Amino acid sequence: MNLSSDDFPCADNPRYVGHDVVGDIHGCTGSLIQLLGILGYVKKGGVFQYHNQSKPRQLVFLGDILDRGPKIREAILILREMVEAGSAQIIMGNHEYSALGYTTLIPDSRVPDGNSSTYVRAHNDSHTRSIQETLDQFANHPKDWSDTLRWLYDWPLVLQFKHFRVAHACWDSRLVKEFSTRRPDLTIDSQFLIESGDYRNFAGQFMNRTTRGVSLLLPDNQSMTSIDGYTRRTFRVKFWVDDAERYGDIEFQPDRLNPSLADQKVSVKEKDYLPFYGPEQRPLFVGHYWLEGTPAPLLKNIACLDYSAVKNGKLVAYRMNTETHLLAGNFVWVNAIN
Ligand SMILES: [Mn+2]
Repeated sequence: MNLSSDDFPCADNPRYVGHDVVGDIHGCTGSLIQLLGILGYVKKGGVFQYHNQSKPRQLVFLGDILDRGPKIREAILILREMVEAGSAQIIMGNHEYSALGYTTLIPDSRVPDGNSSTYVRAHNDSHTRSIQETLDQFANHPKDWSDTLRWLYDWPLVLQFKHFRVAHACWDSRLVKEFSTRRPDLTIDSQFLIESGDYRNFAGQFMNRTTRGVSLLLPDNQSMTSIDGYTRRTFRVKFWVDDAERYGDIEFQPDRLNPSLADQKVSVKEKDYLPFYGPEQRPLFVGHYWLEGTPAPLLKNIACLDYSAVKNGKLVAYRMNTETHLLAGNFVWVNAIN
């Protein structure tokens, strides 16, 4: 990658005249193939490439290819061929980050009885449930699985292009800047992965915030049970609100806060903790948030492209050219056919 004017690695390859950014696939390979067709990508030499090779466009995938859906391995194989041929780039989502953590032992974590080694991501019921579909679908393809796990280390966590940026869930400028200094190719290695198991250090904060977004603790030890059955003691918030007054101004998740929580004031300490992506920054695309309804920008410079394909929603793309103000007419989608 080249350095752009602000010393940040630039992801543009001048060969491509524009980009098509695609949201969370989660094994919905049928929908992926349909969407690629609508966007004008056709198979050449076995690899999807833009049909007009005199004005080629490049795909950018926002991560969360793994888990949940019916054809996870097939999606990985298709994307890998595209990335290797240069017709696509891809960043890591929380499900890829989780897969690496789930399969990586913490060194020297073996206790004296010799049989309770610890993984970076603990093998508890909820973590196992989340990755089970992927493990099942790769069970008869162990080489594909080990190749995939190795390949995930090549996926950057964020990318900055001349006209836009991508991150799976959040772009926190301070953390991204430090990450690019420590890891100039914007990928992680196993050492960084292991460090990230501790949320108190930089690696943990960066990985968690970038791939899972920003959350606040519910007050007074309260918890919420989400639609998909997980109990949470935190709620997910917007990272583009400056000086938020109340929880209701920043909540950003399918399960709404109850009215008394929504009315609760954001504390000074919480305000300090929240990042802010300002309106003057270049357009940012994220996935991750299980949106529903008709795809549209969240703000003039932020769009989420995750419209819950794997829950029979939509698989969504945005046709990005050089605009600084995102356009509702540039969203393209298919109704998911799992
Ligand atoms: Mn996600």
